[in-house]
Amino acid sequence: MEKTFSMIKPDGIQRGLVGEILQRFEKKGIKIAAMKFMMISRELAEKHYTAHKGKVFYDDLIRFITSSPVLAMVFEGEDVINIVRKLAGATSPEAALPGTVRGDYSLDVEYNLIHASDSKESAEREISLFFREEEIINYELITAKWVYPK
Ligand code: IDP
Repeated sequence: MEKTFSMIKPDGIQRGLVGEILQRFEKKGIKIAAMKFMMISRELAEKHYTAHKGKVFYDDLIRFITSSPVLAMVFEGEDVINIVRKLAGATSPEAALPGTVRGDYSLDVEYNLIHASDSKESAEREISLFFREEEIINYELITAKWVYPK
């Protein structure tokens, strides 16, 4: 089983889309391993988006992500890094397909509602930026045998 980091961004919280977004992951059968409703400090934002430092949209992105609360999450499941990326949808609004969170609810390349780690390395790095080890809950999900029959 793999873990990934995801986050409902400030626009998702402000637009009242938390339930709508979470329901997609729950219904898919993905396990929630951790969740934290929080404000992101400038320091944490800079660490999280370090790969984008120097890009034209960087300052705006830091301002956006620290402007209002977010819901930080760890999901667990088979191939969950790829699957959560797919359910989130492409970064730009014209590429984000219907059926994805971004394709269904976002019209902007920056205000795109959700973050999802893009690789195993990013997932590990991002999970440890947002959560202490004891905040990630190890438990058995009763539906697991119906979601993963083999
Ligand atoms: P991702 O979130 O789909 O993985 P990244 O390229 O890692 O996309 O970019 C991180 C975040 O930075 C995006 O989700 C979006 O909020 C913002 N962003 C990316 N590209 C642009 C842009 O061209 N203009 C403004 N914001 C952008």
